[in-house]
Amino acid sequence: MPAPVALILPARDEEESLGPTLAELAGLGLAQLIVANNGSRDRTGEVARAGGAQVVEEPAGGYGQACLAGIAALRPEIAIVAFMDADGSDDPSELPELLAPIARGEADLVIGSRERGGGEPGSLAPAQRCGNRLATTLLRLLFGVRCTDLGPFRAIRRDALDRLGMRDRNYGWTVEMQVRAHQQGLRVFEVPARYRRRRAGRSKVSGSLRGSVAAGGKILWTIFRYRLAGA
Ligand SMILES: Nc1nc2c(ncn2[C@@H]2O[C@H](COP(=O)(O)OP(=O)(O)OP(=O)(O)O)[C@@H](O)[C@H]2O)c(=O)[nH]1
Ligand SMILES: [Mg+2]
Repeated sequence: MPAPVALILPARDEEESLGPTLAELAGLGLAQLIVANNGSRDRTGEVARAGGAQVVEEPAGGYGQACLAGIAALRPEIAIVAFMDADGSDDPSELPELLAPIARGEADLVIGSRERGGGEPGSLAPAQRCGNRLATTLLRLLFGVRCTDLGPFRAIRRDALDRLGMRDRNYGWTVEMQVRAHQQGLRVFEVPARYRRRRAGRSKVSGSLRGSVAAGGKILWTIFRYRLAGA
């Protein structure tokens, strides 16, 4: 593991999935393991602490909000920051492959592509797949960005992350990172990532119509907003 790496897991009501996910992460040599506990009403915080993670409490909801809270808690020596969902969908054993292009000095941002990796059946809902295709096509047509996914499993150099100035507080987080990375000329890589079904617990996004529409709408709005701003 290229040192020192921090991993941030945004988590909202993930008490069932988080323990096994943290157990899978043990032994990977992470310098800092942060669970951004996003207003959970279950035992997510206790499970995180028991699993050896540093818990950052963020009462305000929103995926991006949780990521920002995690970033604010990074120790100064951290050189690479990785993000992974807390529901067991991303495979921790793939973390070394995600980090490798950065460790080799070839990339600034690496995104685990669920399209390239193929996933467990049902791990990506049809609406999620269509939304992803639409969003990545728009990124290509409007910005010339070539990518196949907006997946949450990603790693970025700390200095690049600091310069990006991430602001989105919910579902626009991942696409904002990709657009800003393009604007700033970062070297962006994709690696295949196997995606799994969430281990347990309730889906907050893709499992419901409301969540899917909210996420899809915010992602598209973010793309158009950046385009209109003359990116
Ligand atoms: N939606 C949402 N997710 C959050 C929030 N804060 C943290 N998260 C975490 O972000 C990750 C993604 O949310 P999920 O509910 O898994 O969304 P999804 O992957 O589209 O849907 P699933 O099919 O359930 O896996 C999980 O680890 C959540 O616990 C929040 O405010 N809203
Ligand atoms: Mg999930």
